[in-house]
Amino acid sequence: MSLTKFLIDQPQEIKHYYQEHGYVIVRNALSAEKIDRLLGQVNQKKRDRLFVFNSQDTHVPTRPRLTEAGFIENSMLNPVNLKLAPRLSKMVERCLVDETVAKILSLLSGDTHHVMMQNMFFDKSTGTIEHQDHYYLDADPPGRMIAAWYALEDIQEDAGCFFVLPGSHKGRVIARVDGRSFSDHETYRKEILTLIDSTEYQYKSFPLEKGDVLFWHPYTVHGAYKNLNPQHSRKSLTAHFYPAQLKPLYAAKAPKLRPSLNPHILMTGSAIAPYVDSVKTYLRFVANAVRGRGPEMVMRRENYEEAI
Ligand SMILES: O=C(O)CCC(=O)C(=O)O
Ligand SMILES: [Fe+2]
Repeated sequence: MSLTKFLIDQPQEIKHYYQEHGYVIVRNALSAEKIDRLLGQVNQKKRDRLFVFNSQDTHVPTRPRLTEAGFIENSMLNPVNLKLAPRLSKMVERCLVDETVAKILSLLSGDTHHVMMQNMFFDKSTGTIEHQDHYYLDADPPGRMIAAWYALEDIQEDAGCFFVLPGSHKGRVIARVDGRSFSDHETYRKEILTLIDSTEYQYKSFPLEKGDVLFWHPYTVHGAYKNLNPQHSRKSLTAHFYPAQLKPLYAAKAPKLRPSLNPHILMTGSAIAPYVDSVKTYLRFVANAVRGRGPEMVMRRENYEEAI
């Protein structure tokens, strides 16, 4: 299956494709040098017994659990904040706020600066359930956030590809009932599946190449397939940005911002926030171990399969 990809010197085509389909792929956006240095750090940390990160797929602090092939089972939420692993967090940041990515964000939003509100790292697919990001986070006014998916290796079809439902950004949007909590998450998960069933939307899978970056709209339905081949990792980063002139949706007050390695991109949280976050993650890890607490707000499709 062929994928339509653009180069950075095709600005009008990129913008038009994004508006029409709710996503767009830019080829060779991220250099192999940046990616390889990041993956070198990941390789060191995955066998470090003291390394703890916030798991994105289960929403609890976790130590790396490796698969037989040596891939980290859980995805990381906000790896850029891992200040107790400073080299790793710096290499993550270099990739996330890359110059080409910043240029494309500006092209798509019309703003010169953006704020990165969330990021994730995947060594392996966690089989993310279908969703529109708008339920979890967006800009205010909504629909203006832009998300990016960075391929850190050539992604194989059976690795659990990221997918989108093209054109779904123009259809119905399901919102969070209570802007402050995720208490209706289970209802939401089912409503998205009902929405998909009631439309003609098609799933489009993305076996991207190393260095490709895919941008998508907060109303576009997307997710990821489960891994079907334990020998294939799915090394990738994702990040969510809003134009700096706007505010984040759902936030009670405007967040503190700090600079990043790219002057055109800011990050949410004060300069010390990621240090505090790292220490809190450790303390929560220990507390959960003592209390025997398990996963929360699980994003893995395998978790729901028996219920279907
Ligand atoms: O790559 C994935 O599995 C899902 C990522 C995602 O949904 C996101 O970053 O918003
Ligand atoms: Fe998402």
